[in-house]
Amino acid sequence: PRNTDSFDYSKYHTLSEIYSFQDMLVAENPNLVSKIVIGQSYEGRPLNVLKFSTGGTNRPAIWIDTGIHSREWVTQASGTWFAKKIVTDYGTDPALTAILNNMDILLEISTVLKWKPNPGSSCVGVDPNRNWDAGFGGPGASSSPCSETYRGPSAHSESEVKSIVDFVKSHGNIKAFISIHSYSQMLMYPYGYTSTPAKDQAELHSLAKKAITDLASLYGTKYTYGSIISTIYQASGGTIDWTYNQGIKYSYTFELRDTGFYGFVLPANQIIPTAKETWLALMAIMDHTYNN
Ligand code: ING
Ligand code: ZN
Repeated sequence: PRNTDSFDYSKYHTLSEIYSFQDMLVAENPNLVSKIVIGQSYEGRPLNVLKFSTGGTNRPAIWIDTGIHSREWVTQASGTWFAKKIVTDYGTDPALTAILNNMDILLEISTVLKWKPNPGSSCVGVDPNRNWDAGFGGPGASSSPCSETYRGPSAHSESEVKSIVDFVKSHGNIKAFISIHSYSQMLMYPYGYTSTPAKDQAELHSLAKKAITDLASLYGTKYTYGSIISTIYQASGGTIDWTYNQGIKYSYTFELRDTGFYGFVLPANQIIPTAKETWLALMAIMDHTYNN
């Protein structure tokens, strides 16, 4: 594709196609979108964040990431669709326009693969959703490099994680942090490493209910919701437990479609419906964040 209008959002794309999508979107919308390189992957590829901003300096921001787990294909594809949706709706959708007139949106469509060798093991890679400094090393993560939930040698040992940690800390004004996975159709809030309720649990729970109700209004897709530990399983070292403990109240994580029939390899004809319904839930969270 030569521009983001002719980009086929209904197909899965290669990493380099997503990189070029990001550059086209910035070139087409120089007053709204910029690209921040927050670090480099283990392989030396840039870690790009699209910043949607109508001005100001260091405005309160909403972070959204997709594709932290590379095999969760529908998440990167949805992230790409969200990016186009934001530039299309700004100036026409009153709710998004109000949000962007006061806040920035930061979108990391992760496009990197993580095959870092593990010293002393023939297995490669670390689970980036077990590597954060929140209950790191506790139950719900593995110390074995051959496990799919290997936590890594130490908290924030992975450059993909450390780059976000450094960015979040130096930004200092992120109000919502939404980390998108697949699959299971769930919307969750902290904690995953402990069953101690988050201090904002009541508010997070009622906002999650509103968000999944909005999501279901489009195609009837049913989500469950609650804390990570009570909804999916105990997991330590997870992304949003760390962001919540950093003071980012609206820390949420999604598990998009489906519930296991296709699992990680969701047919491409479900990309746009998945992205569209998820957008309604994201708007509910972003709107609440803006109004609170
Ligand atoms: N599921 C997540 C995982 O990393 C999760 C569930 C989300 C755990 C947030 C902890 C925190 O196990 C997938 N599909 O990756
Ligand atoms: Zn995942």
